[in-house]
Amino acid sequence: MNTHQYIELEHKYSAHNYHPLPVVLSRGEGPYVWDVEGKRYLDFLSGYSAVNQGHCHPRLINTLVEQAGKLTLTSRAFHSDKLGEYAEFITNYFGYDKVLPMNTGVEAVETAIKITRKWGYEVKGIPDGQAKIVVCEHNFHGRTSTVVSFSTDPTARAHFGPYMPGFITIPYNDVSALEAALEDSNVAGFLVEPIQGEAGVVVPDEGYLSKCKSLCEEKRVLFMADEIQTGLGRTGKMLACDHEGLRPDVLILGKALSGGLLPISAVLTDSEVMDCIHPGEHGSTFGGNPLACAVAMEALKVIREEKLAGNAAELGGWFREQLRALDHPMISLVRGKGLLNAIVINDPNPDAAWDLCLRMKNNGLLAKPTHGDKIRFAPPLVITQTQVEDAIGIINGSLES
Ligand code: IF1
Repeated sequence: MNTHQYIELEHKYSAHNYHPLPVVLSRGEGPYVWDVEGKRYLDFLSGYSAVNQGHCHPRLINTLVEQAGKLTLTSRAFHSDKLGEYAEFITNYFGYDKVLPMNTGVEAVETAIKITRKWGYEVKGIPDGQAKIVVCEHNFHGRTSTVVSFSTDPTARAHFGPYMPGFITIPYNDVSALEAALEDSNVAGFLVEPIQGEAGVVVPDEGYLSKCKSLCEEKRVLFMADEIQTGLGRTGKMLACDHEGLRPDVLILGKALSGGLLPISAVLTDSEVMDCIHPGEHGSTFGGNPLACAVAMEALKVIREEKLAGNAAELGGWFREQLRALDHPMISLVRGKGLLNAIVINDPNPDAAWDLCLRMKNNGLLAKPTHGDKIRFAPPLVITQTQVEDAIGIINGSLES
């Protein structure tokens, strides 16, 4: 079959819940993917930041295959030889007392919401059923009914009601708005993305996160960092919160925790919070499965040993510099941190960003618009300077065309 036939088949039998670029991929290696016609592309989306380690990293594939031949799932009804080892490894890696292992990113966000509420009732003393969690406008934390309840994006939220109560929405990057919201003594947590990915890579002012953390400490509110997309080296530090030396009370990870091999997510907190959860009060069939534990340990080792955060910091800065140097009239803004970047397209044609992505695809680079006029550029963190130079050439050539 050719590209068109694959797309037809998918369209016929699969829900139309996405509008993908017209390319059908069949192979990935490092920063590259190949389509079914054998054409090679630089992947500048990285599975939405899930393949920071590069596609099909050999160390991760080997770990997956080896563990898959031994034991993949026990459920938590029994212990496995991997969960304790993994829990010790990841809690030491990030400096927390405990981890609650889940699968998808949104499951980790839901888990963080549940344990923050429970902490609110049982430790902070909020009246039962009254806990509130503060969130930001233009947030993206996943697609479950509870999480879209506090989305401000009509596309993600409309006609999925009735909505979950207990969330207060404030403007992003506005410390005084948080200060006002925290006057409510029933607030248990503040859930925030250190950089707003889906909103088009919106980087808050220097110091914003630290000031929010201080306000949360003053009011005994848990600072919950959703680092599912910004974590694991993507922004040039292991965690985006590290840019401000900030330690979240609740750390939420996903995506690249598995290097893109399978869904693995996690919530890390200290014992005061995590010990609010008792046997039978939360769980998941695949959460903490031995296959995921083995892969996640190796994925974290690869990030550290291959110095992917440092590479992202160095090449990300250079990438933004080169994009700005193009000084192209169609690019009204270049923003980002590390290798999480985006350009804002300045063109009267509402399809300009999409058209540019089609041209970049034809020239060998895959990226996709987010919210109309922004294009996110987020390659695997294993990318080299030469490959970034190639990417700049493709972007410039596509703009010129
Ligand atoms: C889609 C992008 C969106 C996330 C943050 C939680 C989750 C995500 C900060 C949920 C997931 C993915 C989901 C995908 C598009 C993509 C995305 F910014 F990464 F591009 F939508 F914002 N927190 N982000 O970014 O994790 O349950 O998906 O594992 O749903 O369209 P998940």
